[in-house]
Amino acid sequence: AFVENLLKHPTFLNNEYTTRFIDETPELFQFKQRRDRGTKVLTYIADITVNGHPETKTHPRPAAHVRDPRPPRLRAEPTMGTRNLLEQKGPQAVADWMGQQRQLLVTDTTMRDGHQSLLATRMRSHDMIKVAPAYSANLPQLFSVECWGGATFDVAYRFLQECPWQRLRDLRAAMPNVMTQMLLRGSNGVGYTNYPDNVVQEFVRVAAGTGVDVFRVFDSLNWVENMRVAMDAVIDSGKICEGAVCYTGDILDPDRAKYDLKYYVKMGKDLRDAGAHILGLKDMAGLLKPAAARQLIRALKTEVGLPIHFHTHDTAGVACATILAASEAGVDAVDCAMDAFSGNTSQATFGSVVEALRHTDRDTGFDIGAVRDISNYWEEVRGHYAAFESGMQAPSSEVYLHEMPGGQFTNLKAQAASLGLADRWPEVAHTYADVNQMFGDIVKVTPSSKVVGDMALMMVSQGLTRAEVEDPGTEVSFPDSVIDMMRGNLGQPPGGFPDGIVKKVLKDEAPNTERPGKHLPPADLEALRAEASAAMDGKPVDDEDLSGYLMYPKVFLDYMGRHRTYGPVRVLPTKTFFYGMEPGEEISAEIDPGKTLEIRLQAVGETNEDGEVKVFFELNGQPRVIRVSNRL
Ligand code: BTN
Ligand code: 3PY
Ligand code: ZN
Repeated sequence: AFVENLLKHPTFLNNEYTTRFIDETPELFQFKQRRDRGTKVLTYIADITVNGHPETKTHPRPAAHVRDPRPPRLRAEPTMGTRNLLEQKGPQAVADWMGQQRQLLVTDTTMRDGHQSLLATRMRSHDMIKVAPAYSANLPQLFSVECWGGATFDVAYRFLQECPWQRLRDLRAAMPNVMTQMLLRGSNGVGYTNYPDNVVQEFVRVAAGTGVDVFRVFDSLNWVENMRVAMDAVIDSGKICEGAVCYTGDILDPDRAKYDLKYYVKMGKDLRDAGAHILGLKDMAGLLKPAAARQLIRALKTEVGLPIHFHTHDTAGVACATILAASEAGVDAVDCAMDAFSGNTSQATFGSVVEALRHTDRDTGFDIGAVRDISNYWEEVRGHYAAFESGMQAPSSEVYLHEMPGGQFTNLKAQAASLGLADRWPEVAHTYADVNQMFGDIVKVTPSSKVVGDMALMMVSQGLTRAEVEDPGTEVSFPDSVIDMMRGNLGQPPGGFPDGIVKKVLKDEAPNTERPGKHLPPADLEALRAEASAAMDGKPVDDEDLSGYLMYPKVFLDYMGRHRTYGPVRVLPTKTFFYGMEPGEEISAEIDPGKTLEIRLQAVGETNEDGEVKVFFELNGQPRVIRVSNRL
């Protein structure tokens, strides 16, 4: 293995090596370490057992009765689903088929927006992959499973120490008959900033290849110009392009005339003309009211002519009512989360929508027993993530005031609390609404929602009112994200940003009002691949890793560095990942298909004078001692 490593090493291949090369190149000796993933995983368990996990140790623990989630039995052999149609006949055939269905089609969002909205996106692949065969066998009539994109990409690398691409590949393999769906932030990819066009194109190409079937593409200011690159890339990949209109305001309210019925119909037509196969209606905050849904869906159906896929949030507690109204008005597909991951800032309740439509002309046809089985599994899973619960106890009509997207609401509340503003939340909510008006009444969804949130927190913590911020005579130091948005780096909202606020933020600097990607030079992908590789001692960088690096260079490299130390910790049960093990406890972890690590924690020693602890394991029956430093 050493000689093999040596012969493959780029320095060796380039004939640049000296005799010191071997001494100076420790990765040549990694063959041993590399093979020993067991030791790495034990090191992780030992570290967490001794020191606790940085994200959970000061948070509520799972209840004592929470047990290992057990996936439901498979009720039948998987039958043909939407994915088979896509594979056989292509994206337009799926769109045509959608339009011909009488039953309301349903997407399950549990594995993406459900946990993004309720558990700060912390659900691990392990808990998803175990239940995926049950989706395939027991719910083959799903329109799609939303399981990728949005915040999940970043969080997987950054906090869960796992590769998002591997998650996608595994889910794709376990559900071969059902379409996977992702949320793509247009030119912002799965990040918070505009990327060069070729980065977005490359990301879409790789995601389509690894396993995304439906791309819901949106822009955080509803600027269709800024969606074209991503939409074209999806269309070129042969997958389904769901171009999404983000819903804000209230079409029933004459005082919010900026976003009226005409506005949405026009944007729907623009997306159709840009090549969307399906029109997404993305109500990220849950603002669409039932009566408004009736009007809006009817208008979009008749005037745009594309099948419509409706996404909403249950923050105010009326998502199910709005879905039923949309269903009556002829919407083709809707998003729901499995019961145990539904409600509040998440989606409407899957089983409730299924039952509400039972014996009507839009009966979804799902076996409610199969839905319950899967939801029961998710309930057990959720119990393990007690540390990430937001504490939101009830629906909140306050969302009609601030219009925060589902994923942001609880997050901003926690952020406000960490700044000592917990008891001033109503003020934060009001200020958020004021900032929205000050910015010209914009769509608020990642990343524009973050900008509004940053500004609101800054104003409340510094005691600034909207009038003071707008007053040319008051000196205000704006958050970087606000400066960036006013420069035009997220693109333009309808009608542009108000001149007054742009001048106040940018002073004499002129904003760019053209598409940000137009001015970003293309990324030199091969140079960046080499750069990433060099940062990892010459480790080869495949297209998936490169796309991870392009989105999040530092997050990706930090992840890879931890991977080198701790190995494939994604295979550990969630309880072990977040809490380590108890003496006497045994777990098994499938490290490769058919290759299982049987791990028993025997004992944890005392901390010696160097601050080290010996942790005693049995690994597949062999004793192993791991030393870790006690950092407590
Ligand atoms: C994280 O980075 O917060 C999550 C991944 C786990 C990193 C491991 S946990 C054990 C060790 N201690 C730390 O603080 N980070 C690593
Ligand atoms: C995201 O961009 O992550 C969203 O969920 C927007 O609603
Ligand atoms: Zn959402």
